[in-house]
Amino acid sequence: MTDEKKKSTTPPQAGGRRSAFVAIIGRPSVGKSTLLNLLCGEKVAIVSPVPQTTRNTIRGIINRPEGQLVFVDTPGRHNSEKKMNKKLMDASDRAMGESELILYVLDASRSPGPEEEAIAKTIEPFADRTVAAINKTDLPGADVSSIKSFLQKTLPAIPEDRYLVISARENQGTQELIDMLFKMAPQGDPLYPEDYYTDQDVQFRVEEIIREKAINRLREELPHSLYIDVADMELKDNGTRLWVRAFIAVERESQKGMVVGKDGKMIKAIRQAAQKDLDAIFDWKVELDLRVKTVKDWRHNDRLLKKLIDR
Ligand SMILES: Nc1nc2c(ncn2[C@@H]2O[C@H](COP(=O)(O)OP(=O)(O)OP(=O)(O)O)[C@@H](O)[C@H]2O)c(=O)[nH]1
Ligand SMILES: [Mg+2]
Repeated sequence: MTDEKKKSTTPPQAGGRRSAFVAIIGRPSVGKSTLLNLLCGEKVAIVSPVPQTTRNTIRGIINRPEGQLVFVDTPGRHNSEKKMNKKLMDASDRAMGESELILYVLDASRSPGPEEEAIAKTIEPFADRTVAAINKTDLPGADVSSIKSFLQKTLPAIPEDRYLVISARENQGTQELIDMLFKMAPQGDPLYPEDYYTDQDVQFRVEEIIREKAINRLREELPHSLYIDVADMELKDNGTRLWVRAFIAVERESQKGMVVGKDGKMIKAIRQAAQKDLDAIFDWKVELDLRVKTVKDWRHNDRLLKKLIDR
C-alpha cells in the first residue's frame, strides 16, 4: 500500500488516536471467545460448547483509523470452590482490574440466575466503563428484554445506550460494538505493533488448537480432565515444516482409552483436525506427533495449574 493510499483510508482523528485494553467478561459459554474471533477477524481463541473452554487470558488486537483495541478474552465466570475454577476466576479478576474497558457478554437465550447476579456484582465497580453485549439473539428462545431488565436492575450505572444487541454467530451488531468501544477508549498510542492480531506464542497456539479438537470430540467430563503439553518442536526443511510432539494429558489411566479410541481412531481424528487448522494459521506445514499420557490428578497440582493458567 502506498503512503498516498494509506492517508486516504486512515484520516487523522479529531483529538488523536485511542487505545485500550478491553476485558471480555461473562458466564461460561456465553460466546466470549466466538466474539473475540469475530472482532479480530482471525481465530485467536478456541471455541466449544463445553463450559470453561477458555483457561487463560487471551489477547486479540484490532487496529482501526481510530486507534487500537486489545481485547482480553477470559475464562467464563462460574461459582465453584474447585481449585482450578478459583485460578480461572483469579485470571478473570486480574483482566478486569488491568483493563480500561469491560465488555460484559450475556446470553439472551438463558435466563440470568444467581451466577449472572454474582458477575454483575463483580462488574459493579467498573460499571462506568462497561459495555453490555447481549449475545445469541439469533436463537429462537432469545429474550432480549429480560436481559435488559436484569441489567437495569443490577447495574443501573451502565447507561442503556451501552447495551448492544448482538449475535456473534451471525455477525450482527459488531460494528456498533466496536464504534462504542472506540468512543469510550482513552486517547493513547497503540499498545502493540499494528500488524499484530494476537500476542500468543507458537507453542500456546498449537496446544490450544489441539485442545479444541479434543474437547469438541470428547463428551462430558473428559474435556475438563485434559490439557495439552507440547514436549518438542522443531523447524525442518529450511524452515518450511514445523514438527511438533505433543501429549494429550489426562488425569487417570482409565481415561487414556477414550482419547485414543477404537483402533486409534479418536486420536487420529484429533491430530488430523488440529493439523488442518494449524496449517491455516501458520506459514509452515505442521506435522503433529500426538500421544496420550496420564498426569495423575493434575487439576490438584498447584504448580501445574499456575503454569497452565498464569502463563
Ligand atoms: N446461536 C449462537 N451460538 C453462539 C453464539 N456465540 C457463541 N455461540 C456458541 O456458544 C458456544 C460457546 O461459545 P464460546 O465462544 O466458546 O463461549 P465462551 O463464552 O468463550 O465460553 P468459555 O470459554 O467456556 O467461558 C459455542 O458452541 C458457540 O458456537 C451466538 O451468537 N449464537
Ligand atoms: Mg472462551
